[in-house]
Amino acid sequence: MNAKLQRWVDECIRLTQPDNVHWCDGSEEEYEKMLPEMLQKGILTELNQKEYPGCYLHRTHPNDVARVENLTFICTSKKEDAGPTNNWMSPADAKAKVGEMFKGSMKGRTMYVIPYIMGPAGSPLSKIGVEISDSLYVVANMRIMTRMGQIALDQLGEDGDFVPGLHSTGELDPNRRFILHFPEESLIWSYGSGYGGNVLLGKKCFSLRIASFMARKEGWMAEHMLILELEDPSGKLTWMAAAFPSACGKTNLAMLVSPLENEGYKVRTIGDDIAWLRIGEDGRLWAINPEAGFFGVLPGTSMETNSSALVTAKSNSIYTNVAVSDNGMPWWEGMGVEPPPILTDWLGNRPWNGEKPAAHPNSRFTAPARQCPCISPRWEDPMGVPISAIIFGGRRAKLTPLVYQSNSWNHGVFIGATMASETTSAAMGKSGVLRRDPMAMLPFCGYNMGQYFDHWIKMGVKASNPPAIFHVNWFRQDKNGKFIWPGFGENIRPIIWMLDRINGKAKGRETPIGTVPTPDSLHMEGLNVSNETLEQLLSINVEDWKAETDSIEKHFQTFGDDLPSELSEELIALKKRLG
Ligand code: GTP
Ligand code: SPV
Ligand code: MN
Repeated sequence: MNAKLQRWVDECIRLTQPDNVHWCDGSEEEYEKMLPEMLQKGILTELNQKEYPGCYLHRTHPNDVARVENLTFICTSKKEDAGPTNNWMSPADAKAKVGEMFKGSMKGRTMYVIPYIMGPAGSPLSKIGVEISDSLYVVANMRIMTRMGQIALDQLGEDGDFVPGLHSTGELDPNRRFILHFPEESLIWSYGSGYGGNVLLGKKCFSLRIASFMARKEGWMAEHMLILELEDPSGKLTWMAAAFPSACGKTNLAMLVSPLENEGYKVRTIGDDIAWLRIGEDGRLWAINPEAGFFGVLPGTSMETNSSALVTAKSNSIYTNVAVSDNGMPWWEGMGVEPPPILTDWLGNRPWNGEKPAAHPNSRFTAPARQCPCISPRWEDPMGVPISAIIFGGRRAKLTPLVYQSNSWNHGVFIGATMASETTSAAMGKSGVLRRDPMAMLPFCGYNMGQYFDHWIKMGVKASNPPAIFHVNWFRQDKNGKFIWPGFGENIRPIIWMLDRINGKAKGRETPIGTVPTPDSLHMEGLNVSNETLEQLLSINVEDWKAETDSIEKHFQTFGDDLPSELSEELIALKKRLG
């Protein structure tokens, strides 16, 4: 028995006073026993078992449907260490305030001790976490999202270390809801929510917020990135990682079904949300996907847009906050099929009256990665895969072109540090508001973001063979608010351009913001996009970019002295190029 683990579990028992304590072993038998209890308590309801074997529906509390950025805190001893972009509380204040809430919070409930591994079992790059929760929904999801149970205890051993995370569902009162991180002691506390990103503590809390803090100290990176594997006609494999903000297309790009497969271009998935990157002996960045499952957005997901996601989630999956037909078929907006005549919406209203979306815009599936039809055979490689390109991107109706390449690593870091995107329903608050979301890490960086930029700069110096850096935008709109780029599978075309750039084969036009494809350098055969639209997709409006630099300047000012000089120099150089 691991002494630290025993001590911490005892401490949590004293604090929360559960009626029972269950140590999860992650076995099939354990799950078989938990299922009837979850069904009986209404935590899960059965979906149509013929069409969706092993699949269940879960409805969260209507006030608890997304991450809560305003209730998420980085609790470092010094406020400066959390930086200007994070909410901060002192560790003492946080523990006093929320410790009061945890006191006796598991009375009448069972405490589940959930050991888990982030990263392939046995990999020197993987890390162990233990979540304590009073939610069976958490147990069921952690079982899909991580390598959970005895396998983690075995890897932990008697004196291994782990990241503890305490979660209690509490009263689901938004005024008593807190997601707290204590990076200095690698500890997570989550109270008062039952929603994925707030309570599956291995995901954003550990693998990004706590891990990014560790990574800076130890010289690696924890990023909000998908990892994809691209096979070219010669059979050569290239791996790329992409950071897009929440609900901006990572799962979709990672599972892209290539319309050019007959020409030999094929995409496989390594990961869809999180990448841990280290410098290999060859001076390249090597990435692992710490997760074992996908917690993916459903609205907009159809056989047309992302068949791989739907196939992955066809069995052994949990559907959260979708609508359901009387015969147990899940339904959501953008599923690509007509809704059945009678539908129960995500709130449980039957029949759905069609006034509001039937599925919550942030409804999601939790599905095992190994079920993905395009999962790469290398997705659990203990050393990961070498990354040749890093891609930044976001939702921007205007300004940023379909794809462009940075001039250098530092220029690429500048592009990441200044990227902006329209907000989505993945977090509580207004959707569609343009905001800076550096490296798609605004909600997930566990320390001062100015110092995070500096860490990026330094990684480029330490890595003798760093990846090329690109920026993409699938979300450019016309005057009527229609997307002008077809997106989804067709995103293979800018991906091929990036591959060719890495290999020194594709032409580009040098512009003030970086290198943009020449229209003839993009593989556009078989695609119904007019020359005029393509021109618009690749255009750079100098006046608009000048206004953008003013806005970037204000953005940079928020970081004060923590902004690396390399980035202020990049801004000066960009202004100069814009004239
Ligand atoms: P998180 O899991 O929140 O981190 O999100 P994600 O980045 O994995 O986003 P995801 O791939 O789930 O996409 C979110 C939404 O964007 C879905 O509704 C998709 O259908 C839509 N989407 C993804 N790719 C494209 C694209 O190329 N074009 C358009 N128009 N929409 C897209
Ligand atoms: C995101 O919001 O970026 C997600 C979903 O991937 S959650 O796990 O809720 O954070
Ligand atoms: Mn995400």
